Amino acid sequence: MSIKPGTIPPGIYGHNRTMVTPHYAVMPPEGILESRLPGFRGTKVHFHTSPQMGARFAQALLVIEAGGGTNHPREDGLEHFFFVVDGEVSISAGEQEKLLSAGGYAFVPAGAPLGIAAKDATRLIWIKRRYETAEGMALPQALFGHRQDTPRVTKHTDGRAWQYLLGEARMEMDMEVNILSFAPGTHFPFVETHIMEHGLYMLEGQGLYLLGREWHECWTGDFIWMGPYVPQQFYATGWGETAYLLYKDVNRDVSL
Ligand code: UGY
Ligand code: MN
Repeated sequence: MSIKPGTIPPGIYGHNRTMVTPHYAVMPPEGILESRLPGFRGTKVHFHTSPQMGARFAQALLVIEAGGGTNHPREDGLEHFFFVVDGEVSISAGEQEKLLSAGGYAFVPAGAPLGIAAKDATRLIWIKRRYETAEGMALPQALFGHRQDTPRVTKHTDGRAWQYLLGEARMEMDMEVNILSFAPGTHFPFVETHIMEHGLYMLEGQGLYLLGREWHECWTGDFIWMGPYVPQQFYATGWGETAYLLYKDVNRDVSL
């Protein structure tokens, strides 16, 4: 059978790896439609999670053309984290501005005017949430860094490393963003079940993710939302190191 150029050949259209449940979601990139937002130039926003899904934060992949971006003099109480997947972009937090390339990241605290200016076609992970103040705690400051310059800490078992991009147990912060890396065949020492929620972006490699009672195959470019108390385990497969970027809400009491 010859297929006319421009037409879609026969095949399976009704199946993919997407899974959205009230407690977690697996979101492969294919099929996530783009949003356009007021105030953003030349930017497609692929929302991965949001309160509409059940999350208490939002995460998206921004696909920005060279020359695109935004400027927000913000008073909205939201804090932002950006991680450069590829490209080159300048990010500003108030008076501070940094040019970032792949692996670079920026934290823009609540109240600081935010600027994004892509120098080249850029893909950025964007995490935002409402900052939760803590009594007696100074507001967090803007922070810029690069994956390569962040120390790798090995914990619990060989073959797994943590990089704390915003630091660990810093009480002025209400979130952590970490890179977790796994040698092939490694996994957590136990199934985790915790109050914190996660937004996970697979940076490289592949593996099997246990979410609740189900195993899900995932690889580079996938997003996973894990709501509070979702039992979770990761088993790295493939031949090289697997790494993911992981948002986690931390350092705050429950509200009753
Ligand atoms: O720190 C964490 O909660 C991490 N180990 N969880 C995860 O990777 N799913
Ligand atoms: Mn976890």
